[in-house]
Amino acid sequence: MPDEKFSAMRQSIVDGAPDTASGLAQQAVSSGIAPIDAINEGFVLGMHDVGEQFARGQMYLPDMMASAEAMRAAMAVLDPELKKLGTERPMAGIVVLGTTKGDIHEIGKILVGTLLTAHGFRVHDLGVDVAGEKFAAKAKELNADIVGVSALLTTTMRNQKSVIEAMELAGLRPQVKIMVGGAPVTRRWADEIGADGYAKDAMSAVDLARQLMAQKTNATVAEPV
Ligand code: HCB
Repeated sequence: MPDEKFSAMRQSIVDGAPDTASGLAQQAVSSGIAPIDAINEGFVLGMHDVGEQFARGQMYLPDMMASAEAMRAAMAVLDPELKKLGTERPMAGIVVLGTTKGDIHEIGKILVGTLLTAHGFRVHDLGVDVAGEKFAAKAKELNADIVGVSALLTTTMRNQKSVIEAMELAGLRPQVKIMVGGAPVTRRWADEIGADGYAKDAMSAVDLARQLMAQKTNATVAEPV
């Protein structure tokens, strides 16, 4: 029963059990459950439970770390399966991804990178705790189309604005689109800081990246010769 499997996946994250999570991910792959369904309907829901329990004081930092470990174990199995899909598609665009300075949350960003890769984007992940200048330097080096900036803390959200400022300072803003995301981030915040778009989850990030690529193409076509 997939429903029971999804509940077990969710619970393995709440329990902070990497071996169980990895085993369930492997079972999902071998039994034909789509990796993206295993993530969205199983494992990610566990991460949300963990966040809620932590906020209510029913879970502590070490528990949250164990849950993150379990999520990474599941992703280690599902990531390659999802990324395989991308090799069969034409190159959709170049994306530089990272989590803002002061912030070490990476699971959501990794998921965004995986789904973008699965949909044909070439993704360079700068990791966590990344300063604006580093985003700008990598975007310039790779001639990136899009920069994706993740922030999970209300205190590090403002560093998304610093990334935009660094891109402006490097003269890259006209040609590089910027999308932002992360649990506390909203569309309103994205508008306020001058980002080109906001995505609430990894699949929306793929849709947004496609829209941003279309905007770039239209702008190039419309430019006078
Ligand atoms: Co962390 N943490 N944490 N944490 N953490 C949160 C984020 C809280 C909301 C928990 C809570 O209080 N309810 C909270 C933040 C409160 C706030 O500021 N509003 C919090 C806190 C307080 C902290 C510490 C300060 C705790 C402490 O030390 N006292 C500390 C901060 C460390 C730091 O960064 N400097 C901390 C540490 C940790 C870890 C290390 C234990 C661990 C991270 C491990 C890791 O990533 N390797 C952790 C975790 C796991 C969480 C929760 C439980 C889950 C985050 C997660 O992975 N979610 C989180 C609770 C929550 O978010 N509800 C909690 C699952 C992913 C799939 O969702 O939102 O990250 P996502 O990403 C989505 C979406 O946002 C979008 O697509 C993704 C995929 O669908 N998206 C983008 C994300 N980035 C995008 C970029 C784009 O361009 C486009 C879309």
